[in-house]
Amino acid sequence: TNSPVTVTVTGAAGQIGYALLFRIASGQLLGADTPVRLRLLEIPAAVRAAEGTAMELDDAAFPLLTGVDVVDDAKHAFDGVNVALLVGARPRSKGMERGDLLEANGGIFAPQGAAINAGAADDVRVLVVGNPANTNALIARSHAPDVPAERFTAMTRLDHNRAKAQLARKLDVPVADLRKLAIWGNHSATQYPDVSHAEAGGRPVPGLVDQSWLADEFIPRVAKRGAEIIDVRGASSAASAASAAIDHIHDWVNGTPADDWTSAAVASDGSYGVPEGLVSSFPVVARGGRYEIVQGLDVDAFSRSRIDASVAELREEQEAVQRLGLI
Ligand code: NAX
Repeated sequence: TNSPVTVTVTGAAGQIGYALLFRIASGQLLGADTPVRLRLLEIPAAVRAAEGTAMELDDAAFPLLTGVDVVDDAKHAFDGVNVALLVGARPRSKGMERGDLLEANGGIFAPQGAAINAGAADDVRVLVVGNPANTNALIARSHAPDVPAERFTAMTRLDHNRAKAQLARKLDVPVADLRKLAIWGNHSATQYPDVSHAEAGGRPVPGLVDQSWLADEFIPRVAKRGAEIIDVRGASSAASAASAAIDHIHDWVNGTPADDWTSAAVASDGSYGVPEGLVSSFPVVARGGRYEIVQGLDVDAFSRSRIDASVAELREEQEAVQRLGLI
């Protein structure tokens, strides 16, 4: 058995938190040999609800769970943290402009980044789930100058998994037969779910689907799946988002399969013309505990224009938070 790992979940009383915490505590995040200490960060008004969740975590008697703390200050929450799951964010309310949304989230992610900088363990890994996830990760990272930039990531794994599910259904194959899908750009409606390198049971996917299905059905369906879930379920995606967060951290720590890759929003190194430093989604592999951008892929004209459009949106968000003094 390994020594306990400290995992901090923000927004712990929210609906994703509720689905996520039990999977972490059961060992699905880091494996059956790794005990976990949980820190639940909430705003004061939701601390009591988080304490209720902590009581339920006790009641599940998870053998790997060595402790649960509920806190309302970031400094406390991130002291010694190894894995930080930043789920809590300020949702867009009626009449709120994008600038207001970015500013409100800057007020959350700047101090959390600073607290991670001050107190996190040397091996800290940060996943931002709370929206706008890519730019929130950029804000947090810019307040953590002592933490390597590669440790700040944002979640597009849910989009990746959604794309896989849609493609599996279309081709009538098991999801396990699919390899090398990719999500590029922002976790927003501009994202580009890309099957141009994908394989189904070893066969190239582009030969199996037509371009009009890709452009008119697949891409918009994946990009707008969040809204579709809200419409049908009456609430936003929660367990699927938690599941994707588990996948993202699990693969980051344990590696991706040799013949496949996944998708994550990571600090760009300038690959594929994405400006260096932007937190943008790429096809990535995980090796030796690091996410690395898959290099050398051909990008056709269709893919190029889709990637550029989503990256342009990320640049606008970056410029907006720069103007607000948040980065
Ligand atoms: P909920 O509203 O159920 O929960 C959010 C929780 O965060 C609340 O309990 C709130 O009190 C808490 N919170 C707010 N500010 C906080 C702060 N400063 N510190 C600590 N906690 C704070 O939302 P939920 O459905 O759980 O979604 C959480 C976030 O995930 C949202 O921003 C949502 O947009 C985002 N999503 C991101 C996805 C992705 O793929 N990247 C997909 C799912 C989800 O939509």
